[in-house]
Amino acid sequence: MEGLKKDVIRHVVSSLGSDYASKSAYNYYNALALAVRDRLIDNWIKTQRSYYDEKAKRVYYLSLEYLPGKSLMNNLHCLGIYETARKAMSDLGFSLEDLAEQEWDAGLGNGGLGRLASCFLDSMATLGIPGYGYGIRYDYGIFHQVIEDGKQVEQADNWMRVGNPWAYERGQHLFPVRFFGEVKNWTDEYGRLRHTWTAGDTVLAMPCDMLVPGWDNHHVINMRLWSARSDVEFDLDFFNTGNYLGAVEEKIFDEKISKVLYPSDQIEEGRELRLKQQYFFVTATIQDILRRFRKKHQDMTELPQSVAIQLNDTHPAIAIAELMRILLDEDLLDWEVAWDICVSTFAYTNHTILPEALETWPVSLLERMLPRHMQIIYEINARFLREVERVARSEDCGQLCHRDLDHLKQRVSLIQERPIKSVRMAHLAIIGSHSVNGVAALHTELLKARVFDDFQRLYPQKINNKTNGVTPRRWLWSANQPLSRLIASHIGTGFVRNLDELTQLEPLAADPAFREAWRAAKLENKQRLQAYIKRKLMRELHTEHLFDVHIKRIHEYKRQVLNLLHVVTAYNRLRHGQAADFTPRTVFFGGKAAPSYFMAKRIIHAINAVAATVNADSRVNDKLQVVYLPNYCVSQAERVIPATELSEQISTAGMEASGTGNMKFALNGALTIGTWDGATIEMAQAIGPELLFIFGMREDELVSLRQHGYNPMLYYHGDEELREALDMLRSDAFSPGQHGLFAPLVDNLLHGGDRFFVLADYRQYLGAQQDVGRLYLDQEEWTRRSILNAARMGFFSSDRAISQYAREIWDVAPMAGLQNGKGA
Ligand code: GLS
Repeated sequence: MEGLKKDVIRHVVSSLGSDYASKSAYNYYNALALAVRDRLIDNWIKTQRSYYDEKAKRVYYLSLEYLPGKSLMNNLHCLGIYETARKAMSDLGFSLEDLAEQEWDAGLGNGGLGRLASCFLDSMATLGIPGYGYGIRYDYGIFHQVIEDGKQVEQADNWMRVGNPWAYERGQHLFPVRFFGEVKNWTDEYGRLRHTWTAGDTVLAMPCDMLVPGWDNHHVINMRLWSARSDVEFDLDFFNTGNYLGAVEEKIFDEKISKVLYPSDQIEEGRELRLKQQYFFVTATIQDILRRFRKKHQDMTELPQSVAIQLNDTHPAIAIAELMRILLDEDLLDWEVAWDICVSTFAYTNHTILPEALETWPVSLLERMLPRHMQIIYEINARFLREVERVARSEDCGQLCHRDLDHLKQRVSLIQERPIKSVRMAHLAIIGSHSVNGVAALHTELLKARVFDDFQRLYPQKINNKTNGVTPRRWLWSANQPLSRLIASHIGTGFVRNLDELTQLEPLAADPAFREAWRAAKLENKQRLQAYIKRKLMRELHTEHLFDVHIKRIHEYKRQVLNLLHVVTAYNRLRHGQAADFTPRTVFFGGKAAPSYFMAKRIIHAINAVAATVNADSRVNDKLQVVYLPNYCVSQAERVIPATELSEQISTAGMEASGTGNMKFALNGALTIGTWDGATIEMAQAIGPELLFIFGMREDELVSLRQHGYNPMLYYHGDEELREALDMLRSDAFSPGQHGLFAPLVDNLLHGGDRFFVLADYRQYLGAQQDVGRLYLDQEEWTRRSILNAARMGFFSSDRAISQYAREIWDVAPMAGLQNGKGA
């Protein structure tokens, strides 16, 4: 401890240039972070060296998004120095919790997809898998959300303003990134046509490394994020011509590339700058991968034995064309050889079946920005369509029927003709990869049967499932110390590394003393949340209420509106004196809406309007409260999830690819009210469906309802409570003086076809909520179920998910000596 204290003081003085006697929390946080980073860097160097010495096969995880959140506490726990740090900082006059608050969340992602990437890096580090995360170091992460007059207002997330003590910026290792320009043809000595791309513009990519430690194993992996730097200062001519200001303007223009994260989750933006971001990050990453590979290899055909590249959604899919370009134009390989290398190296994860999320890029844009890549894509397509034709005409074409060949070719082509001629990035990713995986069993089945059914017939082995998982280090051990300590006192700490060990809790569910201790841990977390809400929102929570939580991005398919209709109905019953047996509850909502997503923003407004009415009504507010948590982010989730008793997972069946919040809640002992969707299905199967509150129509039932003609008006007319709730929303009951404010929401349900079947599931949802309320009154039974829920969550560790990727997709093994605990 004395050593850590000394290091902290030394950093306050020599790294931060401050007086250690002026006790600034900001300085002491930064100094502590630097002292922790010092303890990581040796292991990071040793880890990297061991990969090199052992010629380990490396895994590269390419993702446009990461959501690491805060690093301090997690890193202290991983290093096993949390207690030491707590005491050291207390000796220096600080509470560690307060210091940790100084850190800004690294919010370089929108939601589940980015957070999954961060959980996966944590698991690679813990399992000893030679992995690297690659992404973009956005200057501005996901916007900071404030709620003003009930509405979302976006503020810039200038997270870099105060520096980032965790990152190493490596300004000496810059990689060129080229755009535009033209392609020249030439003929090689064997008479083959060759191509050279001479680019118009060049930007530089600078690596910023963030260290990701494993759990208690000395293994530290790298998350390398690229930041755009202009090449203008290297272009002395430019300055010498006297156009100084022009040069500076160009510099600013270039550096725009990594300025800001696109703040939309599952809505494709189609903007030129976004494509630039994708290519910028992909080419820098591929150059870096090949640089490392070429240190030990000359023969490019060995690449798939040494390198596995996982594409996190289609966002980095242009990597396939980029690797082809390098192999063809720089290494001068033949097409077939290059293509085999590509397909064997890449694998693609699909994260959604929502059509509005499937990326396409206009051919005209690609032709201009990346002319050589567009040529390559055309060639991939031509060869692929010939192959389709061959398979379709072959004897064993199964269900493929060559009479339908033209239609089949149109459906699977990389190019879509309408509404404008564009490249389908998902098709490029499928064709250019040896593995395509979905992220939960149902999602993968839907990929095979609906979205990519033609590809499933063409490549029956390619599509596979890897159900998502979450890291128990952050989402149980670090976020929920009261519960973790209780668990550890009964079954030891092995569960942090091997989550299956939680099953040892099962017999304890029958022990009244253990149940009481379990409830005490939950209460402690609820009180902590209560104190936080008081500080931040100046609201007093009732900790004896059931804490019912719906936090995630705001999206119509996630059906926050269904929850809101339940709240309004509960409000009406209480007002009308029809709810004598109502179990008091506080309903929490939280989540960001894409700034351009009108309906999602209106939903936030409606939630806040209902909250204001309900909370101000003294007839009901001792029994029902509604809280909107502004600026939902990773660190807020870490506070809220441990305090949650009821987890809302109520998406339209078939639409939530997996969900990962659902896993975090159950792991922390919340019971789930949910639909038969995403990974919630597998959770119900692992836990026992009777221990969750499952309701609503299933995916196949919705398909048939849609086919037979779904008429939401029937539900409206047939259900008095539903009608009352909708009429109130449409009138100005919650928006005095602003008649019709929420009419678009209601009209969308009644006259817009209710695409997400809110009305169809309303009555069943109400029934399930009633079951919840009733069970909560029996605290012994509630707690028993809560314990069993957590005990059966072992499968949903990201360690299990990553082990499956490693074995079944990447063909990589953990580094020797790291599989079972500590490394050398
Ligand atoms: C998402 C899905 O919507 C989630 O269901 C899934 O859990 C997550 C990680 O696989 O990916 N897809 C997406 O574009 N954003 C997501 O959160």
